[in-house]
Amino acid sequence: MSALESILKETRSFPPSDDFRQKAAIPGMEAYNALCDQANDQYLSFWGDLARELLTWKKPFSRVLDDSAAPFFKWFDDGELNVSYNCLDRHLPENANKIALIFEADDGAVTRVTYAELHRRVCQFANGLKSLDVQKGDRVVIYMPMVIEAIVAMQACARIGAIHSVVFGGFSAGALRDRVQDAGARVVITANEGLRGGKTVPLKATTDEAMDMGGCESIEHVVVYRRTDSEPVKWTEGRDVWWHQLVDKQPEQCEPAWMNAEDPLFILYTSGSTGKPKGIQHSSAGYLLGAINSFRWVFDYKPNDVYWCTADVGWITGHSYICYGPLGIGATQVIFEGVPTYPDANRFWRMIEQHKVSLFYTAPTAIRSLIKLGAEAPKQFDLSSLRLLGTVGEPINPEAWMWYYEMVGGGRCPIVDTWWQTETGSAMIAPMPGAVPTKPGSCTLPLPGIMADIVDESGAPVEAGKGGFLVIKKPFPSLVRTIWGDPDRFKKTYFPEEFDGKFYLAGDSAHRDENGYFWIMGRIDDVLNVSGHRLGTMEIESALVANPLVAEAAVVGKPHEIKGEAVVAFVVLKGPRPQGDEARKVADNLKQWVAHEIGKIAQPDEIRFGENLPKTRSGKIMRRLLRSLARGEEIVQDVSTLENPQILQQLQESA
Ligand code: 6R9
Repeated sequence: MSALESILKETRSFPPSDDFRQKAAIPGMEAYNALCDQANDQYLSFWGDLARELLTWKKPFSRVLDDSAAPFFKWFDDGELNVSYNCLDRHLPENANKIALIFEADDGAVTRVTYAELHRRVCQFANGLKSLDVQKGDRVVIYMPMVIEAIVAMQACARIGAIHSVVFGGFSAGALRDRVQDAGARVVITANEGLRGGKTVPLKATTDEAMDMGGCESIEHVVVYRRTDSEPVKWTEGRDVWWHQLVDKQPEQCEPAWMNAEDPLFILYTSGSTGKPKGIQHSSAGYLLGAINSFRWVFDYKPNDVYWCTADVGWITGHSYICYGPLGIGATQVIFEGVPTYPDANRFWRMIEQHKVSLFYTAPTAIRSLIKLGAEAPKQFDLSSLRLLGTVGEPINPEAWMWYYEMVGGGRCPIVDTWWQTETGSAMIAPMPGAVPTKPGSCTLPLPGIMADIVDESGAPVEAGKGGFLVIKKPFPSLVRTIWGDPDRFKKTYFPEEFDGKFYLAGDSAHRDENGYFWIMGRIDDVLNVSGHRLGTMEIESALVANPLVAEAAVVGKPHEIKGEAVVAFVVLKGPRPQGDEARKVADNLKQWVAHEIGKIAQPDEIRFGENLPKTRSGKIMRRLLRSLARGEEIVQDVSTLENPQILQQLQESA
């Protein structure tokens, strides 16, 4: 049975245990419905009250929402606050000695950092950035491994009002250059090397490569954290600064910069339908409110929880559910430098046991790969500290869900399948774990205050069981404010005219079942979801055609057992179509080329060569056909409009 079929047939339902429900913040469906009603009836005061309750303001706001320039919404916009103050300082009077971070390094070494210590480190680094003349509103790119200092760097930017843009450490020099250039960043913060799975990642060397590519002229300084003791890195005098020298002798206090609620907190690049990644710009107050509020609701957070999210800070999950939500509420969390399979596939289970993790949040792709490596493995560990499990990034197939529920959660932990996006900033659709019964494969029901719906092309709601576009019908505080430097693209992409510019269009298709539960079906645009990472097909195509051998390329996705989706590239070379060993050799080279151009996550799984691509008479590439070919399906579509139907046969073989 295919993943889609099994989702369509899923009928199992798991209500929370009485014990879980009774202790929960939202204890039962009545409480959940009451909150939804409150949000429906009094939308603005619902959010206004939460903003007053959950955030500490320097200057209170007088207005909740300004929609006069819709879809450029402003929330709490005459209020002032500082995000790092909200994540650190305000916890100190009562919780200075509470552990904020339990850092487990790739090699297993554990470092614990209290809130007081984290505050001190953030202040010192913030002062260090100031000594480099980093000012409010300046952009700072963070290209770091998953270490404590990555969080210190983000929080330090927030403290002085600099806008950070974290670039995932697995991205290539070219991808880093593009992001630095688009953001016009003045500083890059990196490490000499990263460590993952026992291997080093040459972050500084890649940064140097990016700096030398042209386009990074805005960069004045590269701050380098020394993560490993290996050989000295190449050094550019005047530009490069060691982290430890920068913070040395800096005062341990740093007055936070008081920011307007709407001042940008960060930009995070994500893939869309075109070749150029979009700089998703988030606000300070609305974003933080979304992160904190959803964190406490979705994870039913309690002060003595030990929370662990396995994401990297290079993705939105690492922003909202490592750096901002948990710290904003004062939680204790594990952060992990390594990979789930090193030194062996028991790493997660061993860490849960060792750190007595109670809330665990990971991606379906990690779950699927661990099932494959040892379906019985969790049994060897004491996982009784767990009380809730979460997933994010892609749909989870019911089989993997059931395994997670039984093997990891011992049948007692609710699973929160959280649907959201870089653009939404915080979880949108996810079960309130003390209330909403879960169903394997469904992200269930929206959070109170989130007006999610599924509509057809005309914007009318579709009936239960029918697929349609997932939209959010009212703006909410943590929604993307704009695309950095491209407000037109923001408007066109997310508030299209088809819906009178009124609904936020998520870019996913979905359907609801008879209980109103949401089931996400996939993207409606040319975005692939490979191991929970968003990749634009156009981005990969641009990388391929940048290779001197390649004339033309088209990229599609096909289902993959572990990754969810795999990348298949159809390529036309400038020279003759290669065959046999030659084809395999060229394919390998092109795979490496893409890894070098974008990053290993974008590397095609499969490359097929043709003398041409299937095109309509007007020259449009027929991607539908390529998708069928990639999946090995019989072509049932009408091919009579094709300019060159004979090409299909050629493209059936992979290299
Ligand atoms: C948080 C994050 C967003 C896209 C989104 C959707 C897919 C995320 C999902 C899910 C089904 C879930 N997605 N969570 N699909 N169920 N629980 O992943 O952000 O990297 O921007 O990706 O991921 O397609 O549109 P981002």
